[in-house]
Amino acid sequence: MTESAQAAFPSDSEARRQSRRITRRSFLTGAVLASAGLAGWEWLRRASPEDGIPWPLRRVLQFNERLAAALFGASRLAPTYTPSRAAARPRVNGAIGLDTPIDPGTWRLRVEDAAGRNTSLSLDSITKLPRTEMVTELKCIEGWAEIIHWGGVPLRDFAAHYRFGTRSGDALDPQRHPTDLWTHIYLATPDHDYYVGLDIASALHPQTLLCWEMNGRPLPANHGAPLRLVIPVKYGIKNIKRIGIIRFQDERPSDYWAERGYDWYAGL
Ligand SMILES: Nc1nc2c(c(=O)[nH]1)N[C@H]1C(S)=C(S)[C@@H](COP(=O)(O)O)O[C@H]1N2
Ligand SMILES: [Mo]
Repeated sequence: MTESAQAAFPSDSEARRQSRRITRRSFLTGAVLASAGLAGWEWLRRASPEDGIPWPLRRVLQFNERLAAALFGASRLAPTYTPSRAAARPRVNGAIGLDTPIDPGTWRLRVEDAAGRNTSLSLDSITKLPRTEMVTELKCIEGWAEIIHWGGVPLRDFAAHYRFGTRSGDALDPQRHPTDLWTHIYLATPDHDYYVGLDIASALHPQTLLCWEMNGRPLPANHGAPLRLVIPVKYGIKNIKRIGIIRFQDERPSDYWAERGYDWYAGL
């Protein structure tokens, strides 16, 4: 297993919990189909196929795939592009939590965990961390996508640097201590109007970035200045703009669009 693969390893208890959930789900699917009998089979057969597989089965497969990816470190990388492919004027979508003007000079990022550790960071201190560039596609659940050139710091490096992400307060080392990781993170705008929940494997994915640059310039306000999340393994809805708080916890966090009927994982 590669290092990044290991990083995606969930805690033992989380893995057990997930496999229990899957077993229960597969059982339920089977039971429902058995009792529905021929009518059920007909319904399943006619359900519009994605990739030639009826969608109810597709859902189950996708779920199993996700667990496999987390457990066996497939931790797949999203495709990357040359910077020349980046959209000249990237589209803006969604302004929840961006109502009031914000001063990047006085803005602070609050970072905390369920054990009560917390800190407050200025943009200056965050942008001093080793910078990464990445050219990836932002995919909106509404059906459009755009290639964008991002600059920022991987969330895993950020967490390691500030010693967040672990229960012990030790520097992040998922390879040696997977059970020391909190299982989820919650991110919200400063006014808490927009908020996103992520499983820790996705949060610590090598392509999950805290960004302050877009196409070689400071991030514009409507794209989430001073700091936004870019997570190309998830749909646009998880790419929260204008982060005010990041919280590490075990409880599955609430999520703005999940509360409105979208898949909580919103994975690609
Ligand atoms: N704070 C905040 N972040 C947000 C949204 C929002 O409404 N508010 N919309 C999301 C959605 S649905 C998408 S597709 C992307 C779009 O990012 P962009 O405006 O930089 O293209 O931002 C995401 N992040
Ligand atoms: Mo979106």
